Amino acid sequence: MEMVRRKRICISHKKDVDGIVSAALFKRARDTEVILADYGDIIDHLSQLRRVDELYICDLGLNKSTWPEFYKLIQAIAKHGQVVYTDHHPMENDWRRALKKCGVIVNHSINDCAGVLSYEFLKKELPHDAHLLAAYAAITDYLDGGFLAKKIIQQQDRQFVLLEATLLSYALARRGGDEDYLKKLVSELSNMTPPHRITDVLHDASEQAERMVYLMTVVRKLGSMRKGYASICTEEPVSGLVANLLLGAFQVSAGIAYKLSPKKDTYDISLRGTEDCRCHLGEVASYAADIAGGAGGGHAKASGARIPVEHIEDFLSGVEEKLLETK
Ligand SMILES: [Mn+2]
Repeated sequence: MEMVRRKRICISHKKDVDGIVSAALFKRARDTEVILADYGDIIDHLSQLRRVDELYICDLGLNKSTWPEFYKLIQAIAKHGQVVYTDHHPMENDWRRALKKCGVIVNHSINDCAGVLSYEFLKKELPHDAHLLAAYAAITDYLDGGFLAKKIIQQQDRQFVLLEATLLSYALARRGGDEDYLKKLVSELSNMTPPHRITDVLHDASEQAERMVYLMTVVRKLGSMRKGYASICTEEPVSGLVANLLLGAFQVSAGIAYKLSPKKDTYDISLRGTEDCRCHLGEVASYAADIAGGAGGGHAKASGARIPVEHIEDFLSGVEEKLLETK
């Protein structure tokens, strides 16, 4: 009898090291095809899938607006194939239960990043060096203090993992919009190539470092102070970086950077906070996005939203209201 190759697909988040690392780990361990997706196109990608034997979804959090469609599609896929959902964004219990009920393996925790959860899930099938990849994901996702991540990172040379993780995230910040580049990163990482050896990574990261120096001065000039936080309108591809720079530039505990989308009909917004920020910025983003007719959510110290252009001021006032509430 002829053996038919099983169709194995990994859909992972394209925006950051965590997603790229998760994809690399599943590619390596399960020999998957890789699809890199974002919140805006995850449903499109899922609906285009024809009969899959194994589907691995990584680092793509669910929200109220995507859930119904997501569930419908996953339910159909899970009838014929095995689905594993690996994620660390907040998740409603009902959703977890519903997924499990249709046979999905839910590999979820909010204490560790998707890269670390993927690594733990696949550990026995991965080469020894794969724990380094998990460390890069944890560091760049601010979860190096995570339950599993902490253990992994303590057993490395700290400077080495910090260097490699930063090279990756800076190279991504520089070239993250380039789909071929992302695919190359995934495949090099799945071969356990150290980031500094991947073609162009050193160069792109160094250009990004130069860009950061420039942005630090720009952010001070163009940012503005609001009640309880600082904000800026930016054209940088990675608005999260700019939001981080606001924190230092204005000595505040929360910063918001917003960027016009390519279609110019929405703002893509990043919120970042320091330890001193007492609000859960994921909840702040979700609350303010509701008021402003958009969608938002995320983690306590890092979140995001997408808001119709004409409602940006409503969003910012919503944020202000929430931040002041808990001052
Ligand atoms: Mn992540």
